[in-house]
Amino acid sequence: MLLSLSHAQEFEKNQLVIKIKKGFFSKQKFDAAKNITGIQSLDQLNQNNVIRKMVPIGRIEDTTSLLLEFNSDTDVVSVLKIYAENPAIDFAEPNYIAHGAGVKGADTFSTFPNDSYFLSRQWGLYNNGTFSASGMTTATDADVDMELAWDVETGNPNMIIAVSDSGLNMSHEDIAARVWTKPVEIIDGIDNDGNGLIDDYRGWDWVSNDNNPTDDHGHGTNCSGIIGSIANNGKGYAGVNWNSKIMPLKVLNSSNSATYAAMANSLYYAVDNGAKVVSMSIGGSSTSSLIANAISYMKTNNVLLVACMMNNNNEVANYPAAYSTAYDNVIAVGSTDANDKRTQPFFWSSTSGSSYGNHINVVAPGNYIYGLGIDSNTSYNSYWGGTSQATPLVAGVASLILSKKPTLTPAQVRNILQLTAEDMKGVPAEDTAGFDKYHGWGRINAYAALNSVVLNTSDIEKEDQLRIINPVVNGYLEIINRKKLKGVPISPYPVLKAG
Ligand SMILES: [Ca+2]
Ligand SMILES: [Ca+2]
Ligand SMILES: [Ca+2]
Ligand SMILES: [Ca+2]
Repeated sequence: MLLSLSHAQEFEKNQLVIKIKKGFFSKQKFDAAKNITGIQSLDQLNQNNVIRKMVPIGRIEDTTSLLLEFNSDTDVVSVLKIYAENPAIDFAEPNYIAHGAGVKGADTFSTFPNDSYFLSRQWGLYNNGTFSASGMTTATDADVDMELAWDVETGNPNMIIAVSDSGLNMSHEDIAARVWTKPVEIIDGIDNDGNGLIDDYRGWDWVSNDNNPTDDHGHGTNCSGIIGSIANNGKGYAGVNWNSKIMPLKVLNSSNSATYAAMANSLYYAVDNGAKVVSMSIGGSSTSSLIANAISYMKTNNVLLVACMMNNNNEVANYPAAYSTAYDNVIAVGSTDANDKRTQPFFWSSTSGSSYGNHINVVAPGNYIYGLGIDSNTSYNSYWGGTSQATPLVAGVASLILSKKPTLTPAQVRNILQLTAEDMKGVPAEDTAGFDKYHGWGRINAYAALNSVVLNTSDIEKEDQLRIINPVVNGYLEIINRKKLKGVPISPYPVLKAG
């Protein structure tokens, strides 16, 4: 199907993304190095339009998808039409451009102490009411109850969480030991695992097309650190997940833009290399068969995609987040402030705000989010704001849920996060009872989510954290968790059956 292109849509001017129909594709005849697809009519088209190169997206035999690059003076809009009409083509679309959804604030050196960062700065995880930032009020307990969640689960060391972003400062002292590596891929100039990428032993960079996904922007390092900063090392920050590996995938360039081809490639790579969760704090306004196909591939392989709503303070849908309505392995995430209200605005622009719409699933803390920086390997004084920051927090909690119960499907994880989210915390006009388009099902609560996994799996080793209130009222069991008993000694309570 031919897409109509509006001027508002950004795309690479000399590139096209195509998918060859499965029946037309032959691995034997295909040769990317020689720009040969093995399909006569298509090769003729490529020749006529002078393609410079042809790059597979994902494993070509699975995806039959290709990025075509033409000479710079090609009119992609008219070329697109010709390709779309070729009988061997499933779809053709521009290589759209998306943007990271977080903005960095000025580094702070004096407003906050340089120690005890967890208590003083990580309000989204544990909010003791003392966090102070210009334009944002703070309320005790406007957080995800992370300190309680860690009593239940801190993460499976064998799990991989991919962060598709601007890369990662892989040498930073507070995350270096957490970076995923692929033992089979030796650094020898040879593609040892035959995935088409040479020496991709620690992820990939689709901006420069090399094996070094080092962050040159900062967005990806902040997002990765939210999930995987080394906890309990007396330095910097505590990541949501203390043990799992972080797979850095670079798709955003130093100016915060990513092509859809790079994004799709990173999704296929994450699946093919064993990631269970992908955090993608990037969004673009164009729909895309390429991205939808990659999400479908993730679903088939039980991989969860957590994506951001974007920061436009309006109802315009952004992708991949908006694919949450079509695919239940996608969680679309909005942002809240330290007072539990929907972020409006973020600190960096008075007209910004957490975008909304009926495709939103949950919200999470996302404004003034301190984390790891790229200035040095001991850089701690940067903070960012955006649905970009809320997204890895949700991805991190999802990874803990999957660590606790690996057999859960992405759809079940999404459901747990939705059912245990805290509702009616925002502005009453927006945060109506149950689902609303501004907050989805509410602000996630990591502790409630993990507890629900524990309860549903009859794992009662954490029973002492729960108190079942007697009598049963109106047929409902009321469970008070340790959260509500803060400061109150926990004594044994009988576990009651529903009445
Ligand atoms: Ca390889
Ligand atoms: Ca190698
Ligand atoms: Ca740390
Ligand atoms: Ca609500």
